[in-house]
Amino acid sequence: GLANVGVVGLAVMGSNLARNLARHGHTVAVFNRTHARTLAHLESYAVDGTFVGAETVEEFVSSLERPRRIIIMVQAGAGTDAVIDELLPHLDEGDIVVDGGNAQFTDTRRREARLRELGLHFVGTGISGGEVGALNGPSIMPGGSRESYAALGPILESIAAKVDGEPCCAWMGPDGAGHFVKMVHNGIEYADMQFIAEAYDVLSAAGMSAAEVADVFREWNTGELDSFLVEITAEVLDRVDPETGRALVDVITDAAEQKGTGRWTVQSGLELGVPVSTIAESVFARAASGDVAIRDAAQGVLSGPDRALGDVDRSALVDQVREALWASKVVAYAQGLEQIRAASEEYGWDVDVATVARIWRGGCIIRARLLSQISDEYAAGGLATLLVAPSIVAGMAERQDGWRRVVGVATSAGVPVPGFSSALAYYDTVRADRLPAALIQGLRDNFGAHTYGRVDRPGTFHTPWSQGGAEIQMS
Ligand code: NBP
Repeated sequence: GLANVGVVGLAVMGSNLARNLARHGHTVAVFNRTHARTLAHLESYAVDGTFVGAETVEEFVSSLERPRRIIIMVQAGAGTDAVIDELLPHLDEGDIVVDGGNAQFTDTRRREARLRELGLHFVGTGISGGEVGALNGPSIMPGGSRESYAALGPILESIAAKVDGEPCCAWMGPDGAGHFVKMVHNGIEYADMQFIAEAYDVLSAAGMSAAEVADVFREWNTGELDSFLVEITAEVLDRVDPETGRALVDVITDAAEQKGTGRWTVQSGLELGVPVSTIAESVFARAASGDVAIRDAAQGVLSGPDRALGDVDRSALVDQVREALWASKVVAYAQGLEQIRAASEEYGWDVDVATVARIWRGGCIIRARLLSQISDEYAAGGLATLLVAPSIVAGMAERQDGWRRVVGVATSAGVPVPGFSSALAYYDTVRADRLPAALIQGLRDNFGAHTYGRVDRPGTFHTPWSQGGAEIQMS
């Protein structure tokens, strides 16, 4: 019989997604540019269900029932365009082409517009959870025509992670909305990991071994910080290098790499004018860690404290670091979700932020207990920022002393905490009665006659600073 869904690209993600589909009773057409990969898939995974292998694109397309539902899982960028070009001549009106790769949302907008003109649906979907998620239930963030979701949604929902029986998959909005949400997911992931790394660094500076910090993370994972990343942090910190007998983390090169989704998030934040400062700090912290030339030049040359936290009460510090981690994480979510809201307005997507938080509760890399609370708060409606949600206000009030102490103690000891301190600076910025931005406006008016507003009456004003003249009302 005909397949009801197809997968193009059978590297680790595509192959696992195809297996997940087959395990859920779908008949899955599979195709890969290099046929050997298709054969290897068919040979290894017949146990998972029914696959229909194809050697050519024509064969693949004709093995699918209509409207065809084709999920592309190839290298993002040129690979995706190449596959689309090959598929197009063989498709019929109403067919649905899904890109499950990590595409730039701007590329998705371009591809969606192109396929829409041809009477086809193009769905750019974020898929998070890595290879394990693809196989056992990822979080899925599809964007595209609402109409196409009726034909595609049930299939995606069947293979998505489930939390409280609800699938971690929902229609995000038109054209690039799904890939935008996935991009911000990854940006928040950068921030989450940076905070975790800083927590580990501060506890290390207090004299704790990697194994001791692993115990702390394991304990944290049973409470308010319960999350996938905290769970695997314990796993990574616990691992001993068989060669040297040292903690593996102590022999791993301390230069963090990146593939680009964090950078995209920050670029988009700059364009939208949304301060995603915690995400930016995290991207920059990775770049700084990898700048060998500058680090080599500065080590042993720049003076400062030696990172020793001295005589601290360890159990109190552990609690404070937990508070710093929770509070900073909330700020990163607030910033990322605000970016999604702003993009939704800019591009006319009408994304429901509560739904975004809901489908991030399971399957994805940033899944965390905290997301249920965040989703509930957005669902209640009317939030200018997550930070003013009632339960968050209370949570921040409780934890900020510990958060401030961690930033203070770390800074005094010369332990860099760009994530924690950037999050705290944002928190203090938005809650301030008055900001020194007034001085910036004064300076701008002084050197560039850029004008300023006044707190006591409406209008635009300029002071002729160098001429010593009186203030002029410009409008
Ligand atoms: P890769 O990103 O490593 O891509 C390999 C696949 O792309 C192979 O099937 C390869 O075919 C195919 N391909 C390439 Br490369 N160029 C092609 C072209 N011009 N025409 C047709 N096929 C082409 O695979 P992956 O790691 O499985 O990731 C797939 C997608 O999922 C990516 O967009 C990735 O960003 C995204 N993603 C990955 C993860 C993860 O954890 N790895 C998580 C979430 C999303 P070949 O066999 O003939 O070379």
